[in-house]
Amino acid sequence: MRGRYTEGTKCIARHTILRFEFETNRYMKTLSTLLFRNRSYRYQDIPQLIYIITVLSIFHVGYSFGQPELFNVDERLVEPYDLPELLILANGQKVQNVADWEHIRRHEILDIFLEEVYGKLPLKDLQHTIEVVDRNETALNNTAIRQQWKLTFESHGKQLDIEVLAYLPKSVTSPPVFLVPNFRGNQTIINDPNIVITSSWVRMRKNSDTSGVVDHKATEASRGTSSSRFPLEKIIANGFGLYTFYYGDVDPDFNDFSNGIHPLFYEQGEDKPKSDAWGAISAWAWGITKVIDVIEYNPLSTDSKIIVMGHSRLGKAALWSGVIDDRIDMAISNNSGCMGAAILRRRFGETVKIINTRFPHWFADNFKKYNDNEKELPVDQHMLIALMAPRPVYIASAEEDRWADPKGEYLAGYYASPAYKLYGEKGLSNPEPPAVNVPIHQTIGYHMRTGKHDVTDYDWEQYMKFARTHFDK
Ligand code: GTR
Repeated sequence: MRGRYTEGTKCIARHTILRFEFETNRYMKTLSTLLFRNRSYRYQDIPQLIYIITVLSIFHVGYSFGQPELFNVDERLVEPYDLPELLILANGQKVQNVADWEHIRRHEILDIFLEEVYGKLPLKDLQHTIEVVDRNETALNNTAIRQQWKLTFESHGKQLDIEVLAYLPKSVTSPPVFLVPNFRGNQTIINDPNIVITSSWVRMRKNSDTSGVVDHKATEASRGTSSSRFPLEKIIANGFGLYTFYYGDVDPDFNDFSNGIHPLFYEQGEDKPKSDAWGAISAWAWGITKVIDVIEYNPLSTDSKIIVMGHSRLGKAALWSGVIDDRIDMAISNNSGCMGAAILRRRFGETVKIINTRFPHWFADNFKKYNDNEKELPVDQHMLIALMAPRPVYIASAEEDRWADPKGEYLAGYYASPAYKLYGEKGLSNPEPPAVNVPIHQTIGYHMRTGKHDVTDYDWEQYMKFARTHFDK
């Protein structure tokens, strides 16, 4: 205990020194740029110099204190932590078998994620209609059938439409399908003039937006701009289908609960979700489950295996959807990071406080209690992964994506493995992540590829191989 305490104190001390160094460097850089760029001074300039230095120092100290805590991306600075026990019941007894897990422990854990983290989804269902908007039998050089569907929900005098786009290989009956929500509209996944351009609000990139979005509306120029993340020809050639929808159709990604799906469920007098009710990530996961209704409704995929894959914030939603909907046969998290696959107690890269501050609408309001207070949360992300058991789950990291904590993403799979073991399934057995570009394909899959936060062909190759291994058994 004492050793651990001393280690923890050392870590905090190192962190503080690191922060001090960082702040001093930044201060010195600004100062030298201000004072010495293209300038020489004389004796009588001293008062002016003192004035500049004083103003800058006051400004800098104020600015530094106003900043959120610096995040840590140094493995040596990860403080020791205790994870909540996966297989100990709330009453202190041990989970002995699948029945204990399925009937007791799984519910205990799920309830905490629902109430304290992502927020409870509405219990009642909404009436909806599914309409075919387009069908083309000769898509992708006659290898695929392209279909577009419109899902419409109505309630409280409000309407919400989700546009769904599907490509299914012509050569396979009931192909396994990937369901992948997209970030900027269905028209971005391939340059095809027949695809409906989303009319929903679209997020703009911070700097110059080159992806064809003007004033938060997608234009013709946005067609195909995300195609590198959707290698459609390869997906079809490998005998898989693809379903996609724009996540902003379900809930536009900004802190406003008067739009998207939430208002369709408000009770009398409500204008935002209750403190234990769904934030945007639960809403996107709900959207995923509604698109599964379309997959099942479509005779071409009624009997298909369903693989949900999401990148980044949509990786968080993909994992969560796999937990709440057991029609999902496999869930894939691509670089999902904080509140996706990464162990939150490591506080490596993005932390609970940072994510709640930058994205106050993503989680239940209750989750804000855990800002800088992770140890009080009765769950961690290995438990989220475990809730998928015994269905296959894949966690993918990128070496340079330190913000998402690749090691923490691996460890969630590792610490979830005892739940898989209850079913005789193999998870991740080594406490250390594998080398870069050396995938592990057990019932839990993992890889850390070279490169940045993105979805690449390498990722897709692993996902298709992983799906084949499990579905061709
Ligand atoms: C980042 C956020 C991450 C991740 C990412 C994304 O700004 O901090 O949690 O979700 O966005 O979705 O692109």
